[in-house]
Amino acid sequence: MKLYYTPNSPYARMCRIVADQAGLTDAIELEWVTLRSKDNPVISLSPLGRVPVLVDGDLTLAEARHICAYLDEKGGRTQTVARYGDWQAVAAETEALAFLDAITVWSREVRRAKEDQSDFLLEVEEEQARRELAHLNATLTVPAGAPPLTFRTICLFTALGMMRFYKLVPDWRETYPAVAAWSAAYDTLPIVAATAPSADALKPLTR
Ligand SMILES: N[C@@H](CCC(=O)N[C@@H](CS)C(=O)NCC(=O)O)C(=O)O
Repeated sequence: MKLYYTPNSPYARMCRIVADQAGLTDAIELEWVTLRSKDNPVISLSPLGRVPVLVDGDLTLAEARHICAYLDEKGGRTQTVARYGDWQAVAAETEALAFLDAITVWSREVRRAKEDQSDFLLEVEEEQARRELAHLNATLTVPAGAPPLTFRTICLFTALGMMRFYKLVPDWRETYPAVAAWSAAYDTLPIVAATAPSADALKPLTR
């Protein structure tokens, strides 16, 4: 199997974490691509050229949630993605994914040249993110034992990782202490540390 990715893509990060949990790390070749470049090999597989994309034989699969579900099935030892039928879990997962989407849009905007940034968009994304952070702060509790790695929790700490990396909410630890405590429980996991966004992998945002 081959997973096309960029090191700082949160969606690809989720797939890499689930692959690790599923025991498939050695079965997956990772190919780091350059987004928005004509040479991006993903374009020939999927016209939008987005990552992550997983190729396994004649299957080309996009969308992190589908890839993670596929890896769960392929590895046969995890169930990170909620099953259709378990609608409460699907609903919780969807909210976490929407939070990640909001953080991703926001982080992409702050990477643009200052004069190109939209104040409107920055404001909307911050409002959305802070509403979710307040909700999480009121509901998350630090796991008693090993923190569970489900698609929802992976989404949440990945979104928080992006938020921290791009310094989107500088006061997040003080304003949302329960979120900070919850997130700290995940930071120590080796696969979480190994896949964290890095300044070395940051490329300029090109059109
Ligand atoms: N809904 C998609 C989102 C994937 C996505 O937005 N990927 C970004 C990287 S984080 C991308 O490839 N963007 C293309 C671009 O920036 O040109 C998923 O869940 O996989």
